[in-house]
Amino acid sequence: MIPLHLSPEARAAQDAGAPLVALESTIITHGMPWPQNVETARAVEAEVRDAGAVPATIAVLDGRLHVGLTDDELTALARAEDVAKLSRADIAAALAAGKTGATTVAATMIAAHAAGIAVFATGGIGGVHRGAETSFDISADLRELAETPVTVVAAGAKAILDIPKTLEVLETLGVPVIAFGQDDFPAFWSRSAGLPAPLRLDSAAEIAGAARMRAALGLRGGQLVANPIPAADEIAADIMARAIDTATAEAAAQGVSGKAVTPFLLDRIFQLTEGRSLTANIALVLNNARLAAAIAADLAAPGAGAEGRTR
Ligand code: PSU
Ligand code: MN
Repeated sequence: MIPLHLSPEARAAQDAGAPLVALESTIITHGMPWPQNVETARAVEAEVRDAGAVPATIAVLDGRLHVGLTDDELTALARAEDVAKLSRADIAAALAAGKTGATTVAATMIAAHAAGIAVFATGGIGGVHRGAETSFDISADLRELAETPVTVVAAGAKAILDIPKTLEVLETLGVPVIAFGQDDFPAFWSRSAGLPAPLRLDSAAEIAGAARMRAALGLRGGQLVANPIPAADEIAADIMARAIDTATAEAAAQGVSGKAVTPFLLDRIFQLTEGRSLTANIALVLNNARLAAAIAADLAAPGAGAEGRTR
């Protein structure tokens, strides 16, 4: 038995067949500083509700897999220090031992699927790190997208990653990478990574339709929807490049490895850009929450909404 614990709101949505959107918790504990982390988590949940779906933030609390958190649970998690970061490799051990931890994209996909949730919104996914040819640092998020049938809405991949290699690995794994409303693959803080995305779709209904068709074909795995940051919130790639280069060099010099790499880089980039990176990060997560809600609505009631077009 999976020690699943649905929040009352998530349980009611599930019983009514209402659309649900999963949200991850590593972005809260390891991706943003306090108190912006909890403020953003609340704002993202509100955005999902405004767009007509029900949010379910996912985390492991005292050995239970929580799908939907109360505000007290969310606040405690956001405040806590040294929270474990749980991915595919460690979520089962943490649950079995009664521990607490935040879920990455990979672990959140596993939990969402276990709870029957097909759509998940976040900021950025993990991927192939720069220098992976020597470090072998490739996020378990990529394999998860190939295994678990959840549509993940992100703003592309951060330039802390090697974006061309990340796209190559996703292609090898047979993961659909869908740019929303444009041809280019977006690069988190900027709307274009300067290279085309493998697929382009222009409405939430089409993205939901593609997910349904994958299921009909019996194809395992999910979809990655790459939703560009709103133009008003974009930071030009060359402005970010210096902070990323500095942070990456520091990580190498300090021998940061394994699951510490991504949080280390995110924190240093926040400091080096004096918080500018965070403002953009918050805007793009909200934008992704809206699109994910529209996709979930279409999956719950195909063709019902004109909300499919979010802009
Ligand atoms: N990228 C971001 N923000 C994040 C993360 C990645 O721009 O918060 C988090 C996500 O939870 C993601 C995880 O699943 O880091 C990837 O970690 P790793 O590279 O160790 O797999
Ligand atoms: Mn890694």
